[in-house]
Amino acid sequence: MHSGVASPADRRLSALIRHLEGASNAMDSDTITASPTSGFPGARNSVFEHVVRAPEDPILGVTVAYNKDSSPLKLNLGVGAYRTEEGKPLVLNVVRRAEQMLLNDSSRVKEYLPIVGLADFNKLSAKLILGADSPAIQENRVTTVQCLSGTGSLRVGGEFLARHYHQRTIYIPLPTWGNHPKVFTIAGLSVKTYRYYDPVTRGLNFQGLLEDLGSAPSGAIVLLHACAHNPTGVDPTPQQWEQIRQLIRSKALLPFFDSAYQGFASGNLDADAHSVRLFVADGGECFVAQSYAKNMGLYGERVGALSIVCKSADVASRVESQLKLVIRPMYSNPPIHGASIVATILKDRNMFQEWTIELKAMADRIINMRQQLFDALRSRGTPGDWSHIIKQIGMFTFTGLNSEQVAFITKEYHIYMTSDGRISMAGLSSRTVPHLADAIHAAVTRVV
Ligand code: PLA
Repeated sequence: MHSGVASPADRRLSALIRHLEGASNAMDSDTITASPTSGFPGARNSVFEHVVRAPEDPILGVTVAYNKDSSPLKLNLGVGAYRTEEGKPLVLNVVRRAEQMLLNDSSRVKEYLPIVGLADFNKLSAKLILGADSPAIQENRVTTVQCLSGTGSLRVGGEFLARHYHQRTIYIPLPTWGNHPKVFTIAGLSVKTYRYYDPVTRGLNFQGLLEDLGSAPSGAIVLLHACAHNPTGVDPTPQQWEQIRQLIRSKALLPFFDSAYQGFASGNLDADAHSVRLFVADGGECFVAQSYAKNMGLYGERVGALSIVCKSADVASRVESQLKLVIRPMYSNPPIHGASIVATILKDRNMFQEWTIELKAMADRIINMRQQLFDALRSRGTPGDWSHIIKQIGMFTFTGLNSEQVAFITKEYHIYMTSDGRISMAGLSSRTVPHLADAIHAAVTRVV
């Protein structure tokens, strides 16, 4: 922790941990004290009478509120889900083509996959993130298991670490994706934060990051966003990544990459894997959680992979044997459809090529939305420096709007976003930019 005084975010984190622990204690004590008649049919009260209503999820709850709004002007910039210029969800052509091929192949059956998932998918996923020529892959030092998208990969990796690693503390950036602390706490790890974002410069707090990781206990796990940091859109430069690598290796910290946006930040799959490959190139160990939700548009198919890069092939194969013991009682084995789509595309040169073109088009549209929003605010003379909109990268802009301004925008303009002021640029279109710019202009001039 970077200071003796707990920050509001650290306090929130402690509250979450207490909440999670409290929930399981409450369950235990109720099991003991429930009245013997309370479960009988016809008993007056439900055996769940004590259950308190939980709040909506801070990100997915935005969609719940959006769905209830009947205004024709409504716009959902909450969850990070790609939309076309027409505001519609997109299924990539190459994905449709792969699905048609799978459908036409009558030899395909619906048998269970192995616990670790589809073998082709796992091999190709490791190659995609680590690079086709990665020595770690050639030396068989990487174990890859198919998981339920990025979230499931983080969860399985977290639980493996809680069971088999000597350090239970994971450092996550401040701020980070809201689900990170919950996933890792439930997996059995203890969550701490390291400074990442500087609200004054709206850039990286590099000094703070180095200090906090520098004072982390040796061996601690460090969660890093591979690219397109969520929610800030702020990434370290290649030089800063190299300094982070040196610090992490010199202190024997264990890097755990969350790669949810490969190809979405720059439009280039290799460029967006730079940070991960830098760490693998030094021969050290690391974890990588991959998601195909955004870059292949497979959100609801829940396709992802966890790769663990080990020192030797022997360690990797023992690690894999233990990953199976984590997965089997959790969900037994992963679903077959989405992973088959990914494998079909990744193993065919033409389809792969087609995918990269469609991916680049999505990334370019997002970059274009940044420019349009920036120009629209400038032309309205909206007070403030909005250059961070074009400097930040990936799916989100961290606008700097406060929670009152966000509430105002939602109430008056029917535009939905998370209360931290994050907007999904992928949800915007040329048609809706002026409406958002009007809303932001009104918020910053009328709500302080
Ligand atoms: N890691 C990061 C950094 C993410 O932003 C997300 C998704 C995930 C992992 C998990 O994605 P997956 O399980 O669907 O592969 N974040 C979204 C959606 C896009 C969400 O919150 O679930 C977001 O709006 O932040």
